[in-house]
Amino acid sequence: MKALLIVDVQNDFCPNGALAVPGGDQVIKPINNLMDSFDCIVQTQDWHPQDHLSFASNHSDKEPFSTTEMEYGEQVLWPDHCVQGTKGAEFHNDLRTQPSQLIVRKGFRKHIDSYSAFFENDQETVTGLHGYLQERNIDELVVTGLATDFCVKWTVLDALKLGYKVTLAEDAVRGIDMDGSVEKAIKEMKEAGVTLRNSNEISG
Ligand code: VGL
Ligand code: ZN
Repeated sequence: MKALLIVDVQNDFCPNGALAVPGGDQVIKPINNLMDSFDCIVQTQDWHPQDHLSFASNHSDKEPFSTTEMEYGEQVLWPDHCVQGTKGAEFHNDLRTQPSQLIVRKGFRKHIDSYSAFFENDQETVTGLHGYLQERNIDELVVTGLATDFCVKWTVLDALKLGYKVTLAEDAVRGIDMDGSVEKAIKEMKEAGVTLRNSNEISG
């Protein structure tokens, strides 16, 4: 059984958002179309408290897009984004959300960022998504959304490690792209075993 996974299509990752992904809103049309052909649809929602330690503003003398050492390793520091309960954390208005059956929120623990839909950045704290998908007999995932080089990449790599067959809908993802990070992310995902397809070649 296949599921459609829609990663972080939230206002803050779309044009004019706090951490805007170039062309981020262009993923919406292909995602909305894909929804019609899937029985199992899951969305993720980046969902940070205002004092989250992935925000540069919560460190003294740190600029957004610099890095710091966290307990679990290197962490990029971001502009404040997807703060719980704000407009920026809401899904983009044009994204269909009614067909979604589960919304997984992530990044709500102050001390741990969470890019992947499965594991937080310490690589051990689980979100619960794997259990949900197992109970629904899902063994194949089509991954879409934002951002290719962060949350999408880590979601795809974890899904492959967990044994899912994973397809990336290449026209339904966009990246932040820091120093070639999108190209690097695509390479890493391919090496790990992802299949790249245009969304109009994907069926549920
Ligand atoms: C994301 C950076 C920080 C993402 C989330 O959705 O890719 N990137 N938080
Ligand atoms: Zn975030």
